[in-house]
Amino acid sequence: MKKLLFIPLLFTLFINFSTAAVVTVDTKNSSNNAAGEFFGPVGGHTASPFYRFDDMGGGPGSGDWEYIHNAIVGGTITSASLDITSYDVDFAAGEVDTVSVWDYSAVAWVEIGDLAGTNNGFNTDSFDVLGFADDIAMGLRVAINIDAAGGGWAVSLTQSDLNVTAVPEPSTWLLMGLGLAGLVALRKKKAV
Ligand SMILES: [Ca+2]
Ligand SMILES: [Ca+2]
Ligand SMILES: [Ca+2]
Repeated sequence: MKKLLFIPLLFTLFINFSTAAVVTVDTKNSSNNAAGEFFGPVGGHTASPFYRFDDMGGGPGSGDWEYIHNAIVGGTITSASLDITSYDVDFAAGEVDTVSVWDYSAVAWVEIGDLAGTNNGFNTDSFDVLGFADDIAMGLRVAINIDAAGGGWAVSLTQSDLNVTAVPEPSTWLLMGLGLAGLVALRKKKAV
C-alpha cells in the first residue's frame, strides 16, 4: 500500500520542482554605487553629480550614465525586466533620455526605449529584457543617453532593479529526481 502512495507524491514533487521559478532581483542604487555611477539617494536631486545633463559625455559607450548589474546565472531565464526609477524626466515637454543595454555577442549597444516621467517627480520605467538573457547571465550593462535630443534637459537616477525569473536546468531536475529516488529507495528498504 505504501508504494502506491509514493507514486503520486513523487509525481507531485517533480511537477513542483520542474516548474518552480526562482526570482532574483539585483538592485543598483546609492547604497551600492560604484565609482562614476552617481545613483542619487532617495529624494529629488537637482544638484551635481546626481543631476546629469547631456554634456557628461555623449551616447552609449561614452555614456552620460553607465552601470553594470551583477551577473544572474543558474537556470533558464523565463522573464526579465529592468526597472529604472528616475527623477525629473520632462517627458511631456520633450525631454528624451534613451536607455540601451550591451549585447555581448553582437559587441554593440542595443536601444530598448526611453525614460518616461514627469516634471520634478519620480517615475519607474519597466523594460522587458528577456531577449538579453545571455547578457544578464554575464552581467547586464546599461547606458542612458541623457537628453538625446539636445534640448538642455537634465535628469537624476535613483535606482535600477533587474528582476529575473528562472527555472532550474534539466540537469538540476535530474539531480533532484535522483535524490528523491534515493529517498524512496531508502524508505522502501526500511519498510521491508
Ligand atoms: Ca546625452
Ligand atoms: Ca524639470
Ligand atoms: Ca528634466
